[in-house]
Amino acid sequence: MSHEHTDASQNPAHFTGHVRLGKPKSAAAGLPAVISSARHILQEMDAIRGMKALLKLNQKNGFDCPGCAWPDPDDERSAVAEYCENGAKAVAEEATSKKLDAKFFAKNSVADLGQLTDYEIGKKGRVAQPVYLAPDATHYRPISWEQAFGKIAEHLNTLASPDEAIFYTSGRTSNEAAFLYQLFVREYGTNNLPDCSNMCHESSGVALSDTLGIGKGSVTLDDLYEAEVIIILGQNPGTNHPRMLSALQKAKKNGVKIIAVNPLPETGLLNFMNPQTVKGMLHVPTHLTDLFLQVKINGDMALLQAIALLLLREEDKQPGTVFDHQFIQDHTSGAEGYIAHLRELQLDQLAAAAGIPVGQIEEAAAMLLHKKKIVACWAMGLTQHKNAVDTIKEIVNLLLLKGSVGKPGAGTCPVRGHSNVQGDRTMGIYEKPSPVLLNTIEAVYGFAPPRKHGFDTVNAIRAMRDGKAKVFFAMGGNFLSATPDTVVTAQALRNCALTVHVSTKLNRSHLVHGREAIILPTLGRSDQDIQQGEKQFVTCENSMGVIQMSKGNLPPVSDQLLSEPAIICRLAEATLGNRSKINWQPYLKHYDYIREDIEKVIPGFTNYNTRVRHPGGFYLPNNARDGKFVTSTGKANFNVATVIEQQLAADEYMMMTIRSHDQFNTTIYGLDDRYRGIYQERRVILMNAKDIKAAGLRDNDVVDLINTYEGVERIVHRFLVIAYNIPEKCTATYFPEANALVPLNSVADKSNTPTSKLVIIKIRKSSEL
Ligand SMILES: Nc1nc2c(c(=O)[nH]1)N[C@H]1C(S)=C(S)[C@@H](COP(=O)(O)OP(=O)(O)OC[C@H]3O[C@@H](n4cnc5c(=O)[nH]c(N)nc54)[C@H](O)[C@@H]3O)O[C@H]1N2
Ligand SMILES: Nc1nc2c(c(=O)[nH]1)N[C@H]1C(S)=C(S)[C@@H](COP(=O)(O)OP(=O)(O)OC[C@H]3O[C@@H](n4cnc5c(=O)[nH]c(N)nc54)[C@H](O)[C@@H]3O)O[C@H]1N2
Ligand SMILES: [Mo]
Repeated sequence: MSHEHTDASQNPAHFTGHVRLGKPKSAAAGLPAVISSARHILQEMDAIRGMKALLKLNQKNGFDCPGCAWPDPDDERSAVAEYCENGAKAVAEEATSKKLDAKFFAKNSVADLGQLTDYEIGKKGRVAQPVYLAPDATHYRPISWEQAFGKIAEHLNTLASPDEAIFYTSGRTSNEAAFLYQLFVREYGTNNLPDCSNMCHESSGVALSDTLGIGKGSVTLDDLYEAEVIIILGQNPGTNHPRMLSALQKAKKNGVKIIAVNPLPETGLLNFMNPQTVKGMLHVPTHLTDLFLQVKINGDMALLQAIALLLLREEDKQPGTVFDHQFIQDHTSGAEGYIAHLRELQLDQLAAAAGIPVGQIEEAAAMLLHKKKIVACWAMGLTQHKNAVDTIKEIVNLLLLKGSVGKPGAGTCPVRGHSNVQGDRTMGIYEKPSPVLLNTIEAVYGFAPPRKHGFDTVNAIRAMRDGKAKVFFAMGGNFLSATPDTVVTAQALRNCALTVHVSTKLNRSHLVHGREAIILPTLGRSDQDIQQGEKQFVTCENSMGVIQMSKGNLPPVSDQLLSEPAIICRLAEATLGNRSKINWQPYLKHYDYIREDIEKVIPGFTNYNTRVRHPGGFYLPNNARDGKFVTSTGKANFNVATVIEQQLAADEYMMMTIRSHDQFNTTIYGLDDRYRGIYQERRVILMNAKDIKAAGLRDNDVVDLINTYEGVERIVHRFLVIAYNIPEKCTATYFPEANALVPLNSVADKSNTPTSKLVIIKIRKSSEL
């Protein structure tokens, strides 16, 4: 075993060089998933604590899974287990009974901790009390909450301008905490509120707002059950949204046809054994995908245009049978321009750009030809590309031609990542707030919020790098490892005077820090939250716009943890003092007071406290779902975009960075990627066998990966070459190991999302073995 190491900013990876390969699995879940969940839970806590947690997971009186944002069924929830293998892993990770106390931090220096892998860091346990790293100190040491807030306030109050502070949010933060956070930050005086959404579904938000007038998806679970065709693009639900497979299975029973578009034949997309049914446990798989289109990386726009072109040809042959003219006429704008554009396209060119044989595109078009109820689902495979916004608008074009938005069984389904990432945005966590939100805040609270737009994630990194921002405050997340260009981000964080993290677990962002650093330990989803002797609950919004309560039931691992809302209130009081027009005290006493104020400021929350107490919660209004399109034209907008093919030199490849089955973003649960048949090693690069040969490489060769965007050399060392079923010239590595290769300046047009799914790389045999 060797230990690559230069700098704490990158996972040193205990590179074994001996990956174990199995056959990729033919079906997802089943008994192996149940065994895997149990193993993860028991490694972290005793069985009683584990059962206590799992029995409340996603129940109507329980807590919202800290994993993904896939919705819970509105009715019939399985009484014992409305969760999945990866939800259980997320709970195991958070509800662990291991903790990091004063002794731990006294024993382990920051430099020592930096030598651990992300996997090892995660296994250490929950941060158990606030800790502080003094200038030039080698170890974090305990600090009281009072002192911690005092230090942060002092920094914030001595900056030349509030715009020199950055307030990041990760998507687990509850509605209540998110609302208070943006309120505090705006009263303090800045809109510097970047969030993980900037790296995630920002492209979907931009594309859907422009075209349909709402930055969220339009469908509900019932729409999936009623759909005739579901298209799933750039998403790996078997790993990242496993409960979506149950929904697809139900849709399948109702006769839906599924088209999957992905460079990889992802296991969960193909077949599914529902572990919550007898059949599933007996390993009787449901066949999910009817047509698998193995697209080239970023070939989606070409594919979607090719499908639209074929539909147009059929419509021309038998006018009125394919397109929904009534819908197009009544509810859309720009159809003529779009159709004129389609007529100029060449099918074979589009097919080549997509990397899909014309025959298969014809099959896809035939499946859609006479169907009127189509749902399109997508995730990071579409959003993290230079032309992501236009590709997503191309999905909308297709749905609009078919009249497939704003009616049952049809619509858009951008499948969200973090469990409350959508809610955080609803609450105003946004660097570009709408004037309406700011006006309402001003009217309700009587202070003038800043109007200037703030930094998003990429611009926040630039500002810190260039010395324009000096305090970095994170409400959750792991900024260093989640962001692009790791070396640049590390330098940016190190440039800061102070970095602060509100965190449940230790991560690499605590180890690559400003001149001073503070970790504020907080309650997680599964923890009991008691204020003034009364148990509190928080609320979250899932991927389909349902607001539900979440109430943790486990005793916290330490009595020194504060809830996120409490941390914000006390920080606001410490920082703003008498300057504040807000009385933060009631919020600290009972979260109903926070919800009362949310109701005053954010549309759609009428009778919040009453309605959220109904089992299952309530749906937020959604204009696209209702067939109303509040856009610049007052109608749903078609969009015309041109496919641009990636040019590659002979020794260049496209690389996408993806998640393994054993991780939640930067949290590494284990070293296996079971469905893909890759075990015990994360530093791997999946390549087409022909490319391996043509490059003079062999399976299991150890290589370095290099990107030279804008003439800067970015390099990651020692990845194992693995032959895999992936289109030629396409390669895949895991996030976050390959993040150092993602150029900070390579971003999606209009959404500024890093292009994590298309990085141009060269591959070179490793010299330093
Ligand atoms: N267990 C678990 N659950 C999670 C997460 C996790 O890390 N672990 N993360 C959460 C978060 S924050 C998010 S955003 C979601 C992420 O959920 P996904 O978007 O499913 O996650 P990725 O692994 O990034 O997968 C992207 C998929 O897109 C495919 N792909 C890549 N490039 C392209 C392309 O150009 N075209 C097409 N058509 N496909 C492409 C990849 O092969 C892969 O199957 O999951 C959430 N849920
Ligand atoms: N190359 C590449 N980069 C990517 C992506 C990719 O596909 N490829 N995906 C992007 C996407 S989609 C996303 S969403 C981002 C994710 O970016 P982030 O949201 O910043 O990262 P996470 O890994 O989800 O954050 C994990 C940390 O959150 C903290 N935490 C967990 N639960 C809680 C809680 O309840 N409260 C608080 N305060 N803290 C908590 C823990 O300390 C944990 O270490 O990464 C992005 N980066
Ligand atoms: Mo995400």
